[in-house]
Amino acid sequence: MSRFQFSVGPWNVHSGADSYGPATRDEIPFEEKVKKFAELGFSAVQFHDDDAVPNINNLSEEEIKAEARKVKALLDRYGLKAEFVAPRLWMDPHTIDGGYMSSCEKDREFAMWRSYRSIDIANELGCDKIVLWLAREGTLCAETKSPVESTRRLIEAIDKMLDYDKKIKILIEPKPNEPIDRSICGTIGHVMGVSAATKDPSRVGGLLESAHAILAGLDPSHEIGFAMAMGKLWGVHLNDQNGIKFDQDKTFGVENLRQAFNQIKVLVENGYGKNGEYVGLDVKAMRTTKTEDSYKHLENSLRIAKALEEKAERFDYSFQKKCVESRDFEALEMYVMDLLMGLK
Ligand code: 3MF
Ligand code: MG
Ligand code: MG
Repeated sequence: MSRFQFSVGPWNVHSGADSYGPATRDEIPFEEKVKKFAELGFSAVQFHDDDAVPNINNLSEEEIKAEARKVKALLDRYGLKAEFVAPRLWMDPHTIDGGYMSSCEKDREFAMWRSYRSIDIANELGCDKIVLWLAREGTLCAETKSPVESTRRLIEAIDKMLDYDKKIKILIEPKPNEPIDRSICGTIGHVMGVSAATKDPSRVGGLLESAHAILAGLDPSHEIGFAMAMGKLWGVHLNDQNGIKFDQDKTFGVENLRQAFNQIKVLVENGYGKNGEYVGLDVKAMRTTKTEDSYKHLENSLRIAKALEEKAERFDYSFQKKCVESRDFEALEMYVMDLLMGLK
């Protein structure tokens, strides 16, 4: 039995194609995904605003809330909670050059409108978290924006969300690049800085995605640890990434098993989940995966996370202490390798 409660977003199960190839896998209806998530043992579902309310731009505020209530009823039917709602600003033509940091005032207003609607949807779904993946909040051409003004615009936008709803928590999900070239808020350290600059830092924290840390050339377990030391790790997106190249969202642990182990270990050691936080997955199927295997990467990620949790529990802290005191790091490293290879 895992100590963790796991969550997943509907976008983790997706029709397949890359930019250069033919389509593989069919689109699966939303309710079928939700049913399967419950069967696989997930406790909660993560949402983009338009996962919950498709066609959001063309509905009134009341219509949006009514649609969200239908989704809540569906989740209840399968015994699942909602973890968070994230405004999907990056897919909209209004926010092609950023939302909160766009150079166009109308587009900034649109980004706020979608953020307020995301908060409304979260309230209807019974969750208190908004996730801001700041996908296009940066530059493709560096001279288009002032990094100072852009950072201030982000803080201002978050302040407005905090004013709009006095209970909502804002989780920034940092990523250093992709789809833009240079982000303004690329790592958990940036997130902590932005949090401190808002009008209510106690309601602004972070969600760390393994692959995003790897893309920044950082160790995800240290990013997790840094946020936990500040009491501000309120979500994770476990996945994996083979080096600094295109965004891969691989099955958790398949590329960097030792780093994956250390992510689970730091979560276990510091009581992640005790305040109701979920261990979220953000994984994609391989481009070659067939329709009948549409959930395999989720099953495999859960299996690996749970196996690593069991290894973290067995971690021999007295041996570690001995090695550290005698500065025998070679022995400690080999012990970790043996543990991961199943020899300990
Ligand atoms: C991109 C991501 C996103 C976010 C999601 C929720 C599509 O690299 O990680 O997944 O996690 O939009 O914030
Ligand atoms: Mg990602
Ligand atoms: Mg993510």
